[in-house]
Amino acid sequence: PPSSSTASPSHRSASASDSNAPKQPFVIGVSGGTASGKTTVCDMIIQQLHDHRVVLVNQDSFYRGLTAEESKRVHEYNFDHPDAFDTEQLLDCVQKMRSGHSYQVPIYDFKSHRRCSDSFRQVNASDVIILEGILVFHDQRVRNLMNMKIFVDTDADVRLARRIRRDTVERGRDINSVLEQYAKFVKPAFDDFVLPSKKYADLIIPRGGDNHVAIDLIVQHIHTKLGQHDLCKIYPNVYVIQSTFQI
Ligand code: UZR
Ligand code: MG
Repeated sequence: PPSSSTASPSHRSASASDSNAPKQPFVIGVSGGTASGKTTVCDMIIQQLHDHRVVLVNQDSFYRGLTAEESKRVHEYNFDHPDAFDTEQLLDCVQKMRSGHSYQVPIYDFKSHRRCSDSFRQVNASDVIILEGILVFHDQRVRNLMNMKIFVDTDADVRLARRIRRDTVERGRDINSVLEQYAKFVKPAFDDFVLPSKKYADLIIPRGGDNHVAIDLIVQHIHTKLGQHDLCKIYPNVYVIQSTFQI
């Protein structure tokens, strides 16, 4: 057979219908400003991909814990700056998961601004990995691991209104501190880091979770890609081998 020399035993076991076939997960990055509807978009994608194993990894999990000194002046801490995240660890996580491994994702507590030192969230190997966060397109190395990049583009006034509601209702903050933090850190960091990363997106979704047409199209595309992706990219010769060998 013409391509037998390229087939190692592990390659030969791969087939489009073989559930043991080596697969590389499909990695989707979802970015956008605070309260743009990123999580809603991710949840809707996950719901519609029910026949696949999908995991959501939030960049928030990779916030560095604040030191005692930083905690004393939490109002001066910029949670919207790229340096607030442990990007090396995020990169390690995406690299490992992309190679089909599970990962112990840290757990970050928004109240104490600390990491739980003794517990992790075990994220298992999956078909689709969704990486969500305000700055997931910031680092080129992380960006390069993504098969699809989505930017959720929601007007700033809508985002601020949602952010106020979320922080006061869900996080027990008072409105003045929310507005102060927004003006001092959230908006400038959006202009300096988040918005410039929009140019790396493959898709820009206006109106976030309200945009059902966009979400349907994205899900259709992922279905198509998952059908081809696992074999064509990793083992371009496999289909030839399959058609000439009886395994
Ligand atoms: P999303 N954030 C906090 O408010 N407290 C923390 O301990 C860690 C993060 C906020 C952060 C950012 N900033 O705007 C937001 N501030 O979480 C990102 N200020 O979350 O993408 O869900 O809006
Ligand atoms: Mg969110």
